[in-house]
Amino acid sequence: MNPSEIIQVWGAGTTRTMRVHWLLHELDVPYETFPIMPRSGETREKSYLALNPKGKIPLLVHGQFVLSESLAILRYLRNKIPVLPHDSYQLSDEGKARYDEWISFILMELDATSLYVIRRHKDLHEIYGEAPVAVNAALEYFELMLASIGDETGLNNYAWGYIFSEVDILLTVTLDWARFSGIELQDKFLRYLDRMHSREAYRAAYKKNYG
Ligand SMILES: N[C@@H](CCC(=O)N[C@@H](CS)C(=O)NCC(=O)O)C(=O)O
Repeated sequence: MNPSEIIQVWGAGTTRTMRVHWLLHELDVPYETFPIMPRSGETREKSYLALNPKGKIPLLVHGQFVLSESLAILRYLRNKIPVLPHDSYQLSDEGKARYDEWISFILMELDATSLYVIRRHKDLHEIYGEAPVAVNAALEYFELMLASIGDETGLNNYAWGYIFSEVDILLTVTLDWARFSGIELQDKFLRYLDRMHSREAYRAAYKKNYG
């Protein structure tokens, strides 16, 4: 990689920013961090909005290339710095379809429809409005969705295929978020989390992201 194109990551302190810091530690590349925080005013500053009109974190800057959305950032980095291998299942048509299924499920059903609704209408109710009925429904829905993850999904090992991938990053930080929200998880998820938390890259990224 061209050294003049040092990777810059904007954002810290949330599970969404953790996704990017963790992958960069797994890839073992140096990068620069601008640890701006949500709702601190920093994401609404003119200079930041010029980079990311959404006013959201995380954001990646790589040379002239600017990219928002944590999943897009993970995929870009993984392709650009191809040091994490794929196994043969992950490369198969079925494996690729399973990847899409996992990603849609984690980001739509677990994150956007459930945990983010709880976060917005409970913890951040002063901004987004109090909505206890929606919060309870989101909680129930999260538990229903989590119960649909069967034992055959590979949680005894890695979520997708036989080796570590960004699906593990997304699933782990989402389950971490559920625990921060006070949701009790079944033992199989706790065991999976223990294994993921013991990764050196997770620990280093955690320090960087949460301080
Ligand atoms: N879908 C986006 C969500 C990003 C997002 O909502 N980030 C929140 C923090 S977790 C944020 O930037 N909030 C900015 C603010 O409220 O100031 C992603 O995955 O990157």
